[in-house]
Amino acid sequence: MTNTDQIQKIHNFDVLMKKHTELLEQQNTPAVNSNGIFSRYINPVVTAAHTPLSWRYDLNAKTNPHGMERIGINAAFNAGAMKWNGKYILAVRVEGADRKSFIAIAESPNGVDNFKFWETPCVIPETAEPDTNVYDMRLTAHQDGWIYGIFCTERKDPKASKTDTSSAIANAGIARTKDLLHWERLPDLISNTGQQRNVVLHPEFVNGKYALYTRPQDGFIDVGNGGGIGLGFITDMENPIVEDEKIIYGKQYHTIYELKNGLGPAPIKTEQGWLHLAHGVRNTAAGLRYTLYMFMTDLHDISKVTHIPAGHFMAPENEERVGDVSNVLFSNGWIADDDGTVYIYYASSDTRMHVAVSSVEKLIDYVINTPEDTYTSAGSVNTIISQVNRNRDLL
Ligand code: M1P
Repeated sequence: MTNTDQIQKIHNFDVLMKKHTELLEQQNTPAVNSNGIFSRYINPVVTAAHTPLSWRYDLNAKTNPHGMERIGINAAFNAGAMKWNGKYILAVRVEGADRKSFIAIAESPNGVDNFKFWETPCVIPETAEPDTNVYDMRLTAHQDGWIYGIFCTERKDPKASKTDTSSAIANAGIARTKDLLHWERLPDLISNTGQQRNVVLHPEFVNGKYALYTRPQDGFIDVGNGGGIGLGFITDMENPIVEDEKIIYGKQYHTIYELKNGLGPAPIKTEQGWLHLAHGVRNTAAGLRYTLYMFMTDLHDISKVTHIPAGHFMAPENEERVGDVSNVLFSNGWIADDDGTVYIYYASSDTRMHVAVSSVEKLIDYVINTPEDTYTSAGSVNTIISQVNRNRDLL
């Protein structure tokens, strides 16, 4: 008899496993109320409950006689995404009950359900200055042959006073891989600003350099004098100094990105230009509200924003509005499939992952033909009246 034969599984293992398998294998279907631009799917695609039982339970009845959960998982959200070996891959931000986030890969055969986590979370090597918390990885399959994972690395602010136990510094951590299993850590981003979050690598070289979308900010939460989506260039990813950083899409009064904004996933290349998905933040009496919006940049000059549909593309709805940080939609991953289908992976309220499905054709139409913001109520009324007038003969 081997050692393994003698080990008894916890008494509740079969029940736990049955429930877990049912959750993972639950089929997902599109919601009926599509706006013609995208269809949300009914079930969240990844939640804390999707994480493997072996991460959470000591399965040995001897050391866990009550069959208790030993390691709590709080949330699974803000996932990077890519198609890899025919599978739909999410690099999920998993947050433990201990408040630490880490990155873990979940894969699905069809992009809308059956997401299963790989056996263990990603081991991302550290730099000489250990990360306290890592999150929100953007995956970019770059022209240079590497897959880059750029994520936020957070550390305690060394300048914080003794009694200040919450001030932090955010920067972009950079790792690269060829197989999503083995990661090489590169130095953190070197930029001229106090803090960086929402940093995204453009998939192609621009004039022989790496192009990077940034989000410079003065404080950890407040962007201060910083803010806006920036574009900068890097000559050598092993010495990632940001050169010529310029804001290409700033925040603006009385918009959904009045307070701050940040790029979502790496842009999708189309014949008409680069499609971008971003988040915009505004303040309300109930706190910050995060919504998703889209824009397009010029195919040959990625610093030039060519189309800006007014308002949000997606905003939190129904259960999406509630979670650890309520009233938040955030996306850092989407997949454009070979047939033009686009899977938009978004998180709601810093708690769970969802998918909405559209197509490159529809997103181009949305970005090009949605009226732009006029920045006043009177302007919005005019925009509606123009459409009513054009519709009159059709009613
Ligand atoms: O809590 C909402 C989001 O807040 C931050 O985003 P931003 O830097 O744009 O404010 C991030 O911490 C993000 O992870 C989080 O979802």
